[in-house]
Amino acid sequence: MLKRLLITGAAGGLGQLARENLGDLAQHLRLSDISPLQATSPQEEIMCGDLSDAAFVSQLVEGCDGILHLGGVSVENHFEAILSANIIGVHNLYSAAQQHGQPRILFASSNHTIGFHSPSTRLDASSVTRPDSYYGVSKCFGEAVASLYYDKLGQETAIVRIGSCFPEPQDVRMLSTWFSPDDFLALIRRVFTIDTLGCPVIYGVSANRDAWWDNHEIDHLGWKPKDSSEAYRAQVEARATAQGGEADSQPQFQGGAFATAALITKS
Ligand code: NAI
Ligand code: 15L
Repeated sequence: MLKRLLITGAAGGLGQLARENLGDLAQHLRLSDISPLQATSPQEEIMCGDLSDAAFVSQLVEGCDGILHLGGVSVENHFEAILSANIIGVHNLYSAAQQHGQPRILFASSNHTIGFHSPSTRLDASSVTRPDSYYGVSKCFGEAVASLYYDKLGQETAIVRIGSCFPEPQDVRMLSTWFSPDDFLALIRRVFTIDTLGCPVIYGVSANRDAWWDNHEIDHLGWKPKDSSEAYRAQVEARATAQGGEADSQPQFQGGAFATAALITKS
């Protein structure tokens, strides 16, 4: 059991999921976000602040032996909005981890690191990145920092390229990209309990019939997704048809609308 698991982004969708379900993984949960949080049990410690503040992040990481790094800007924006949390913030986190005993990290990367690949292309952990947005670029930066800190310093990280982690797939694209909350929770548990982790790239995706990503390179971790988007196919396709679309229409790019939207520039 971990002594203290830090969860960044604890006020967000996945942060709340983790907070509510991972109490048995650590004696203490240290919850952090830029938004306010309230402790709901003696197990929870609250430390709110901005990931771009290096002194704050150093205090945040001190005393933790695991970090679930979910905090940051989670959708596309102009570069300046992405820069502080997702680039400076990630660097602060790795620098703090180095100061405080190298707690194992799960870095919430994204499918938008590879979003400009076509749905007809099957990807694995060795495929080249093709970010579809400034957001995707920032996640490529985070992956690169994780890799650098592993190769140079031995800092362990699970780089998880999350697909679409929501209670249910919301559209036809998500029949390929859906990552069930239960599968994500099982992966988090595995990452923080396995003896040796290294720095693997893991596609955060359920066992969907039409998945685009192949996780064969992480078989040794002993984690396999159990859920599948097939259970939702009929309702997703019916909704697509009702909205005037085609039930089986694939997006042009794996990243969907992130890839086809115009780049946002600061006005
Ligand atoms: P979310 O947007 O609900 O949560 C992110 C949290 O980070 C928010 O509560 C926000 O207040 C906090 N945050 C933003 N800037 C911050 C800063 N400067 N300092 C401290 N905290 C800050 O996002 P969600 O869906 O919970 O995702 C969690 C992580 O997983 C994100 O890093 C996201 O990029 C990644 N991810 C999520 C996917 C999904 O399907 N939900 C898919 C791919 C990646
Ligand atoms: C992400 O990276 C986002 O954080 C999430 O809100 C979804 O847009 C997800 O990707 C997706 O591609 O469905």
